[in-house]
Amino acid sequence: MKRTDKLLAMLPEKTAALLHNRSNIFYLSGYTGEGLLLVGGDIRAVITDFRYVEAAQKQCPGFTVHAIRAGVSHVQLAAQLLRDAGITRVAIEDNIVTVRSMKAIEEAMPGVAFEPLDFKPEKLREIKDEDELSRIERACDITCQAFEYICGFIAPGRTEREVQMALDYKMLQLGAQRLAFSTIVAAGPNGSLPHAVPGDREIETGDMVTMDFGAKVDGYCADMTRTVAVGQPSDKMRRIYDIVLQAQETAQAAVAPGRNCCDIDAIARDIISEAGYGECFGHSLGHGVGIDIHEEPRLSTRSEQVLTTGHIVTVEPGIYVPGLGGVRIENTCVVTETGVRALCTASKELRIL
Ligand SMILES: [Mn+2]
Repeated sequence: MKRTDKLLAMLPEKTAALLHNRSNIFYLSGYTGEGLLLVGGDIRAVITDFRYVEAAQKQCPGFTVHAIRAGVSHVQLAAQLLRDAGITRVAIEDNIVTVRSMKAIEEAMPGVAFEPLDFKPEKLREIKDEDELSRIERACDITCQAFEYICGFIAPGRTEREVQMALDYKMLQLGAQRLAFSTIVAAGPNGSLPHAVPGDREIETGDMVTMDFGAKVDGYCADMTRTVAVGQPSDKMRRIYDIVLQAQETAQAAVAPGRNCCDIDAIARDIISEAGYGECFGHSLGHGVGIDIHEEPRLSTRSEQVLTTGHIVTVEPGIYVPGLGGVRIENTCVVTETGVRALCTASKELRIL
């Protein structure tokens, strides 16, 4: 079943969906430009402007492409298509359409009843098909290759930003379409910041360096974190590394269809707490990955969602100690029929560079 048909099957009869979110639009149609997507009845329409008409026609066979013109806005074009098709119910992405946009939609579509789309496209996006899995696998492969490269680049005297730039350049050189998100490189005490912004700090002998990065390939993201040591780390940091590694490996091994997200989170959290660092692991264990870097399901204390074959999630415990540093180890993993397979294949054993 086509993705648009699946979405429409989740809506009441004779209801169209008007999509603004670019990730949802890409998922449903393959279109990557700006504009709106309207689906419902026999309507499969990309509503865009002159800049994207040719690209939309190439990317979206099976869709008609409509360009705005002077005096006719995107939503007025959508309204016309709905009128022609006799559709009077429209679902809207209630999580992202602004009050201002909604007012314009209501003005353009008198007599239309609106309802919240309520994350239905995002729900479909949770379970990845073979094609999506292969894109994420390629993104993870590039990410892992870039990691191998950067291990030979990191040295005392290099700055965090130099490492970031070298990683980013390598991922692009290896075929990444772009980066999945802004690369994090945190050396020494900066490692206590889970989302550190790479700066001009020079790496010193004895530092641990945490790198969180990922390639994007054919619209799909990879997400990986590795922490390496430059020279021999302190006993304390070495112990922290071993705790995080144990938490990562134990939690990852527990990922399987039928497991509750919060239970997987608890496995890692208990190991870190029992080692005395419970207060130093303040974020969730992981998240879904796909077109967006953060998707459902969440491996968090609050999520009782059940994992299913085709979910792709990260497993990324960390310990962050202000003034000392931090360690995070993260794999992107796919939930298989029987268990789990890590898509990030780079070794997690501590590398001492
Ligand atoms: Mn992540």
